[in-house]
Amino acid sequence: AEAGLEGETVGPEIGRLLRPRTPATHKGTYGHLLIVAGSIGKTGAAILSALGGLHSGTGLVSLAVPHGLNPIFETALPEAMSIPLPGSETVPGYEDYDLILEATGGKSALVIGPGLGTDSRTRELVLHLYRDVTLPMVLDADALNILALEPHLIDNPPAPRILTPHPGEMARLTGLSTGAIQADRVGAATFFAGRAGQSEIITVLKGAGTMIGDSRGSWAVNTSGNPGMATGGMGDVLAGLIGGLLAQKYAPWDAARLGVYLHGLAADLLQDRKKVGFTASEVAAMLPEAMTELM
Ligand code: NPW
Ligand code: AMP
Ligand code: MG
Repeated sequence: AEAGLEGETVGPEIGRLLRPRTPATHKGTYGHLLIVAGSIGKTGAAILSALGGLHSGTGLVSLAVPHGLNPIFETALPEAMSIPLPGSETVPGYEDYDLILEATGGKSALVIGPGLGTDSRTRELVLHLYRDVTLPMVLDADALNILALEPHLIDNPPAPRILTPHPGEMARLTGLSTGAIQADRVGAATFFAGRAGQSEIITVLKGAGTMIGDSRGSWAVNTSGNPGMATGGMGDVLAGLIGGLLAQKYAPWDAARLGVYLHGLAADLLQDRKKVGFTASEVAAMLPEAMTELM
């Protein structure tokens, strides 16, 4: 990280980035998000990231999922399309690489990782997509755990990459302890600075006061959100939301800051009435009200 770069605070003024819709537009105007997520026992993570994408305002969302799990997604998500992957019944793997690469055609962003698992074939799939796909990409959860096994492959991606680790995932990515990550969150958020080459690598280090760091060592700290968010699936919604903003052609640095702020604001709006016990699905459903509040 370049020493001395100033941090910024992300507050409600980030709403200036939100682009109001104009009348003569259609779903094609707002991009098409592709999500590769979910495996048996963790289909919820894929559904939650799709909900984050759908409530971001993006035009279309497609989910690439193992064929044996496809009926779950067809039933749970009427607004999303799905691409049943033939490789394995229950887990996406490298057998599905060609089909997924083909499916990136006509898409504007890719989210990969929530609920994916870390099978050896899944590892191969994730690493190849990271190296090859020329769309902006959000990597979360198991995609990060997989990158952590081959950290040198993180450098010089062919297009922007937004990594969204929680402190435990960041510890795996860096080889540091969770305690060390928490003790220097600015250092952790700027850990990949200088390693992106022509593209951009943005780190979203989650947790109270989410830190966003970029390729040049700039960083920002988020001011929205609350401990009611400390419950399963919240991060999966965030990955889909940031992906949906990328799909709408927000610049990666803007998509990351706007996504993190809106996600926390949606939870803050819920917390006004429910101190605790609200769910990740409810946060996803509250995103339009969060956007309305900022516009
Ligand atoms: P601890 O517990 O304090 O020692 P994992 P996961 C640490 C999917 N999901 N501050 C924590 O530390 C995901 O998408 C599926 C400090 C612990 O060591 C993934 O694919 C759901 N520490 C998969 O499950 C809903 C923090 O990280 C470790 C921290 C596994 O993801 C749930 C735990 O992380 C889930 O999203 C913080 N703020 N946050 C579904 N319905 O299908 C985390 N840690 O081992 O990476 O497990 O995050 O649950
Ligand atoms: P994950 O662990 O991947 O499900 O991500 C958890 C999400 O909830 C991240 O966006 C965190 O920033 C957020 N979160 C968890 N705990 C807190 C907290 N105490 N305060 C604010 N945000 C939190
Ligand atoms: Mg997570």
